[in-house]
Amino acid sequence: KLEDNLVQPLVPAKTEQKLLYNHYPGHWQEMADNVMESGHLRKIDHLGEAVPVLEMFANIWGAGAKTAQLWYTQGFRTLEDIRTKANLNHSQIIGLKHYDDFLDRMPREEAAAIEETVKEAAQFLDPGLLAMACGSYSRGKDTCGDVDVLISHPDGKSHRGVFSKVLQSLHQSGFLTDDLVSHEESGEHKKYMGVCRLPGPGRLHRRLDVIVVPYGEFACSLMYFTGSAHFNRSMRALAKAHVFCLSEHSLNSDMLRQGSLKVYGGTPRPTLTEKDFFTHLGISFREPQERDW
Ligand code: DCP
Ligand code: MG
Ligand code: MN
Repeated sequence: KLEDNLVQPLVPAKTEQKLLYNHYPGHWQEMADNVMESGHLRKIDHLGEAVPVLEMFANIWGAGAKTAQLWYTQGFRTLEDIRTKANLNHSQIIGLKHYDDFLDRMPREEAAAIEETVKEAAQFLDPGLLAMACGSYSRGKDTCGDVDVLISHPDGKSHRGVFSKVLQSLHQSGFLTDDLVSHEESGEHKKYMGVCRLPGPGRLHRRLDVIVVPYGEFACSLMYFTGSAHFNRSMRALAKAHVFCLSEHSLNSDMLRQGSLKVYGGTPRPTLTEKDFFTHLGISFREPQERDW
């Protein structure tokens, strides 16, 4: 049954697959199955002494499995090795600087305060702007790895120009302390990935993502950023099985494939609310709290 796809983990993330493939070319598939069952690489730690080191390296923000692997083969075994000898790009330098802070998941109350700070900055610019924390926060988790704030404007046009102004104001107030990726663009989507810190003593540096989207793509973006990533993979697989194509922009029908090649991207289906996606895909609606898988 198709809905079973939503319950069963489908595939481990790409980075996990690569890490497995690089380390165990002979039987990576078998290990991928193991990851699918356990949901995490940690379950295979005993199979290689490199894995804890690789995990430690890959926990540096901006370093994926491939980089971790490269550093390992260069003979690095500790974070001190990385700090003093490795060739680091900008985001990895920031990632290493806040290594411990980034591994600490914040209580949801702190995520709420961060959401509020971004919302205030946005609504100071334009009171009509929507700004809401998605991700693990909107899924009701007790702790959040970062805060994912989605911004849009119901009039369909006033989201333009907001991205840089909001970030500028958050930089000026000292709330944003570092940029990881200051501007990633996809169509009319703009995404920022950086670091913030609430005022007051004893505050840690926290990861913040800010995404500005046109209102026509709001429902789709909301669903994408609500996640979880795993749930999104399952939903995309389900969409594909229905000859739909689901992205963070839209849900398209009548997509045409030749083998794995997308020949025609399809027609965008009107999706005004999250509920429309579930309807189009023929499954019952799930509240954000029920979207961990
Ligand atoms: N997302 C996705 N695929 C990815 C990364 C992200 O579909 N590879 C989507 C789903 C996520 C959302 O973006 O829920 C936000 O990404 P995060 O990495 O911030 O993940 P979460 O907010 O779910 O968890 P965390 O508490 O670790 O931040
Ligand atoms: Mg998040
Ligand atoms: Mn995020």
